[in-house]
Amino acid sequence: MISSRVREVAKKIEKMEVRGAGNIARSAAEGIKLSVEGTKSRGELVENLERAKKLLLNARPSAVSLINTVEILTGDIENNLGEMDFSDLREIIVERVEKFVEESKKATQEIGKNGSQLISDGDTVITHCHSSNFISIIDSTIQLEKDLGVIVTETRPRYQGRKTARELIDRGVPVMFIVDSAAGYFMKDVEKLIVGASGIGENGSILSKIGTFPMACVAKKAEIPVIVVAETFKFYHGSLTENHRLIDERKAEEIIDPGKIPGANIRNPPFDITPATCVDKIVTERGVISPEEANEISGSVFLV
Ligand code: RUB
Repeated sequence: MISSRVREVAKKIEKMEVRGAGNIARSAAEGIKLSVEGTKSRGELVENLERAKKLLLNARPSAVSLINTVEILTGDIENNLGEMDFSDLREIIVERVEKFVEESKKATQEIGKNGSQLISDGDTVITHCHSSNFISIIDSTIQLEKDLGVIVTETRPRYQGRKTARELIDRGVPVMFIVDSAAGYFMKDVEKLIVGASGIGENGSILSKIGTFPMACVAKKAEIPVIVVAETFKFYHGSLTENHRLIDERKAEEIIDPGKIPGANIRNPPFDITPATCVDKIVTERGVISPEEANEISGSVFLV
């Protein structure tokens, strides 16, 4: 029997109580751990794992970080670990989860350090949505005693920009808060666009919060560097293109009560794809790369 705590983890991801690709990955890892803890036979372990994987993957089908985490933690169980003693196998999975969680947090810190090197004293940057990796860059920039200001978009329909604004203000960073559609208007006032990502394709395209694509296009036109920040476990084994199946649609009610505009076809994709041509740099825990170099990272194994 799969623990109700695994269901709880999946529910939290599904209801977006856990948000942001990195947090989603760490929660999914904890779900994997919960599913094997307390198992008493190899059969029970494998069955629980299969159920947990299904529950977790269905909780947020568009989360590349979740897909990759499940693969990293359990992908080789049938092949490489097939012969292993049951209790050793259980121990290995638990150890992997703990290492993954620890290393993924370290990755965010490294991204902060790497990204802060790209910020000059006095810069104003614009960001979209909420990204722990972006906040980590801000923390490292503050430690380096460089001044910066941030323009934050509210990020419709779920308003993750409010969280970003609050966290920046808590750190004493000057914040200008704008509606998403004002991003183009204010692009002339910034030195850099920096955003988090849900996934990076091996073609260097970026799966990120809806609205990132138009912001990156405007930045490109204004010759503002477009910088994307992501851990290597978000690199997708394949190309990401605009019709990718990973972009599922969310409920219309997130945008408006459909009764207010009867007859309208309300669409609510949560992510869009920014092509590699609109991206200048990708900051990872291993260093700063160009989008063309993404294929060298895709397919590599994180940690284990
Ligand atoms: C959050 C979002 C974030 C990325 C990166 O969307 O798109 O920018 O996931 O976040 P949602 P992080 O709120 O829909 O999950 O850098 O924290 O992994």
